[in-house]
Amino acid sequence: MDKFQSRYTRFGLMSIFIGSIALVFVISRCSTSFFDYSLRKFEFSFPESELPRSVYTSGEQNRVVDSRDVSQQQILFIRSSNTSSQRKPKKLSRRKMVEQGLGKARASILEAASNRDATLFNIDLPNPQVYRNPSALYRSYLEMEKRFKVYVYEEGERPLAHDGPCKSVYAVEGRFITEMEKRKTKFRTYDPDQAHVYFLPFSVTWLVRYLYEGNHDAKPLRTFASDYIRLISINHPFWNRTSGADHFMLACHDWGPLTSKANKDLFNKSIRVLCNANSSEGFNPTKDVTLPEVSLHGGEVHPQLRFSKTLMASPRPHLAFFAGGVHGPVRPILLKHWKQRDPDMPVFEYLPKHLNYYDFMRSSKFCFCPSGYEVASPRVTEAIFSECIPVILSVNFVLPFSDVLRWDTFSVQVDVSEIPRLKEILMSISDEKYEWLKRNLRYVRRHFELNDPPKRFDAFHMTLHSIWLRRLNLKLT
Ligand SMILES: *[C@@H]1O[C@H](CO)[C@@H](O)[C@H](O)[C@H]1NC(C)=O
Ligand SMILES: *[C@@H]1O[C@H](CO)[C@@H](O)[C@H](O)[C@H]1NC(C)=O
Ligand SMILES: *[C@@H]1O[C@H](CO)[C@@H](O)[C@H](O)[C@H]1NC(C)=O
Ligand SMILES: CC(=O)N[C@H]1CO[C@H](CO)[C@@H](O)[C@@H]1O
Repeated sequence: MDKFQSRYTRFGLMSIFIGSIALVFVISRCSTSFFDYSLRKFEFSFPESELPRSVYTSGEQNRVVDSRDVSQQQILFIRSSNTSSQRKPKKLSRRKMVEQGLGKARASILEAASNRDATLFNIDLPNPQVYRNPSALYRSYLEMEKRFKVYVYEEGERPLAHDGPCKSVYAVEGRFITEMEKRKTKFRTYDPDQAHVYFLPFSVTWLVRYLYEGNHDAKPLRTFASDYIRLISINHPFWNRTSGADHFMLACHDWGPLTSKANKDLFNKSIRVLCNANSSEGFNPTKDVTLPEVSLHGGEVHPQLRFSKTLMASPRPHLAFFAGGVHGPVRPILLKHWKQRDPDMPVFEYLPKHLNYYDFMRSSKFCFCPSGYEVASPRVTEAIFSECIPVILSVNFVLPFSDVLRWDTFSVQVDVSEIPRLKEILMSISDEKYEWLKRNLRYVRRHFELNDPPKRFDAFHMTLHSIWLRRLNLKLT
């Protein structure tokens, strides 16, 4: 009976899935966007004529000269007097090749999205049901591995740029910068003409540490970001070419969004890769990317959250658990209704000292993840790592990798207005459904892990993939 049922469900899911592929395929014929967002067409296009053409190659190595030394007339002169020179067509064709490569990648992903056989046997993504469109994701990932190149600006002094925290709740910020800069990652290019995207490698966490004066004024951070963009837009032609649309910044610190307000194009055009992805504060999932907040105290995942047989077999006597400070719009409601109310659902304000936070996570079926001051919380990844189904209690939070993952296959989202009914809602989830969510949760874990060095499909690569998707949706010719 069970087998029949699960097969039946699988068949149902499969047909929905195939149906959606067909739909995506039909829609994608007239647009270039992918995955879920293809339904809300988002395509930035920059007709050649609108782009300020910048032609400041200085003779030698395709390096740009500092335009402070070059007046507008000189630029025009260089353009008109050197149209027949050998170097210029070479450079233009390199940019063209970048765009052509992206065109091929788009075509290949569209083809994969319409090919249902592609999902059947896939060693790399063995559990297709957790993805919105597994075959499109897989092809897109392979195309990314084959082509994607990031140029990292060299401007800026350490530690504010080229460095970041690797050992705190904001560790993902430092780890990403480190991967891009220190390791010989194949995704980095030193030739800006071969790049698909340009990275602004400053760390908002370090800006807060070194520039913030403790007076609730984020101005020094904004000044830094705005100066940084001025510097790179003067020194190089790339920012002005697209008003920053093929550039990205990355921040896990809560003040990432505030810092990005320094420059209106950074805020409204660039790809902002942020933990604090609050859609009512300008986070725009069609161009911005949510970064998972992964807490690495001491640089590692807490030993109790590492994958192990004991974790897998851990008994789960508690229905649901929460402990944490009461701040932000949601937690007071949760605490008001559930703080120490029900023995099945341990809900604390601060956990009493003699109790162990991770023991509770490992012994609960569900873990409440209410947003606090900010929408993001490291609890979400902690819950994933401890195999405790996250119960997302948040408004306007764009979940990490929701461009490719189906969060409803491994988490529960409850509307804040339903908080009084939480127990009822969780009790109504059948054992089969719970086991299914948990299997999926165990499976998606690898997408949220930060490895040193990174592994395929881990948090570093999934983040890079989300950036790659945003770039695919940007057509530059
Ligand atoms: C880009 O635009 C800014 C402001 O419009 C200007 O100051 C800067 O010189 C431009 N950069 C280049 C390389 O032309
Ligand atoms: C972004 O664009 C909106 C609408 O055009 C505008 O109101 C807002 O001020 C812009 N944001 C910034 C930070 O400039
Ligand atoms: C998200 O942004 C809105 C608008 O600024 C704000 O009212 C809300 O509190 C934010 N959510 C969180 C959890 O910070
Ligand atoms: C103004 C300018 O930069 N002119 C250059 C055009 O290209 C030739 C070589 O092809 C250079 O020698 C000129 O300096």
